[in-house]
Amino acid sequence: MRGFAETGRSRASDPRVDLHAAPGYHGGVKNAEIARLFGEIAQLLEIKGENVFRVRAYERAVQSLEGLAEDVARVAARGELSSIPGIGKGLAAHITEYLETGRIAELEALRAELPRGLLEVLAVRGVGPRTAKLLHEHLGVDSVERLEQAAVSGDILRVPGIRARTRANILAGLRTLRAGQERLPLGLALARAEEIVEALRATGEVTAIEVAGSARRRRDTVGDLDILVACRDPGRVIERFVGLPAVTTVLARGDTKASIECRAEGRAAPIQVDLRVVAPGAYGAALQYFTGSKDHNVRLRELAQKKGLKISEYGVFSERTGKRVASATEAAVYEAVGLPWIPPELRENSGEIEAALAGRLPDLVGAEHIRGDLHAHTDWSDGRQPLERLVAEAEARGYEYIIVSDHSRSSTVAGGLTPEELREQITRIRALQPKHRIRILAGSECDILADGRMDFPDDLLAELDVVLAAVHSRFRQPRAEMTARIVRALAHPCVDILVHPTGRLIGERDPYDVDLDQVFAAAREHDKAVEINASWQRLDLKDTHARRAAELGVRIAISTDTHDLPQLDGMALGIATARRAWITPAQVVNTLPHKRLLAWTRGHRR
Ligand code: DGT
Ligand code: CA
Ligand code: CA
Repeated sequence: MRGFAETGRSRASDPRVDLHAAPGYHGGVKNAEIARLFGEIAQLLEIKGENVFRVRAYERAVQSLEGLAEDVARVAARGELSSIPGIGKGLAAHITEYLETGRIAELEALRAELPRGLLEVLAVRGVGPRTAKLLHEHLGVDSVERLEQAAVSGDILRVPGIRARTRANILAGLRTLRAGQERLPLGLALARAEEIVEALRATGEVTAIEVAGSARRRRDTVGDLDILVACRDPGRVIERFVGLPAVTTVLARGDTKASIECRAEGRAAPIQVDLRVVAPGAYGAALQYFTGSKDHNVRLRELAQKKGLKISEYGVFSERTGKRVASATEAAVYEAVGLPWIPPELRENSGEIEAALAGRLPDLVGAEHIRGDLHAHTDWSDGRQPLERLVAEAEARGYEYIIVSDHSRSSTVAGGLTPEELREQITRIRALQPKHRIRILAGSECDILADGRMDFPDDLLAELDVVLAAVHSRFRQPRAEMTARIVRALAHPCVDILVHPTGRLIGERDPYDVDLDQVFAAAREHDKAVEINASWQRLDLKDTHARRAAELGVRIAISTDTHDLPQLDGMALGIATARRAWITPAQVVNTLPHKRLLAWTRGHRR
């Protein structure tokens, strides 16, 4: 699997800004780095109670750098930094200083002046610089721990200007932060796992190697990584493993197993990786065992017992004779207990054993069924690549169709299109079509306004091939309002797909409060689809919700929400999530041939 490493974890400097506007999607690496440092300066200045105009100047510079298409180092080389909007003399000097020395003296002075922990406090969603300043002044809050104490005990409410609502938001932010630290998003975990697998393969000792555990089952977050190797000389593999450059701590090291902690990109806390080395003849049994889940394995052991068999990480054995009856392959292990091989994504003891016994395992959707991507952005809004490049890349991947679905006007931070711009884009798309085999679908990721109306007029939406509807604002509406808002959008005759239906960002933002059963009922009634958004930050709908939707007969779209071409690879994570949801090709709209897909969307508009 390719491409997980290419999307760096990036966090918008302003928590209200949608993730896609975050650094990393635009311009060079330096642009994002400097934008982040300027953002930090702005926050520290604000905590210090500095002049608001100075603070704003840094904030404007952050936006400007994030939106800059060219590498800032190149602009500096030409001596044209001051031509960048929002970059005056002083800020230009900071940029030059950073490019030359790797530091910004003003920032280091600020960091020395304020307690370090205050920055961690700012990383808690719900705490802005103003709140941090108040908490610091009144309660001496200078760390996440102190913040938690004050929030849990209610002391925080004694601070002027902090109300119950703020406290609730801070408590939620703390929970999200902690959850994000405990488990790593699958996309990042797989990227790290791939690197380790490649390094171990390069020893030349390995006859088989695979990531096991929750990562193989493609759970949306991973507690630790489990890597399984078959080889004849474990010593060299283990030596290589504990010596990997990313290792921070060797937790354990034995003859056939080892555990390390290593850095995970985009996260302060390290991730644990467990390695197991087995003989090639026992690989299947070990892979089955270490893939889990634990609950799935418990059920398997019960089935084995009923047949007079014992199952362990070493194989399936006869209770009576002690003889090993299966171990080389997973299929052999399952066969020995009377089951067909079960796809790893289903191994959660959530009905798969019963289905396997009854011969009713679903024929899961796979990459080979997907005919196109139904959610992708271009530089007309906040995507990185021009329309033409998106289309060419999708065609090169062998897709039958690709949608162009830029943001609508209300998503200002994401560069949403005005109706005039969208009309112009549609014209461009139609003009581009004759040059391509791939079908280019004109679409929009159109905002659902707070009251459930759509962000574009009906006649314009009617011109599009496919309309995606999305919530990008007012995330904190009460449940009934949010539900009614989305249900109203689904009833709109031009809307085809509800995208990222719960708005969650894994480890960063909770889903909004919405009654999904009502949403699914509306989608079913109007024959609309709900999306499994494959971007690793989202995976939204998540597995259990997607399974519920599909069971209720709602159509599913699996799409990448690509903002940068390598993100087209994200489809694999979306498919994995769909597989965890027991979804078959027939339930997925982007397995439909182009004509049938359009017949479906046109059917809504009649
Ligand atoms: P995680 O790491 O929390 O995301 O979840 P897993 O599933 O990767 O769990 P982990 O790393 O503790 O263990 C890896 C696999 O090893 C697990 O899925 C099943 C197997 N395993 C671990 N402990 C036990 C156990 O006590 N009994 C059985 N049957 N299997 C176990
Ligand atoms: Ca694990
Ligand atoms: Ca483990």
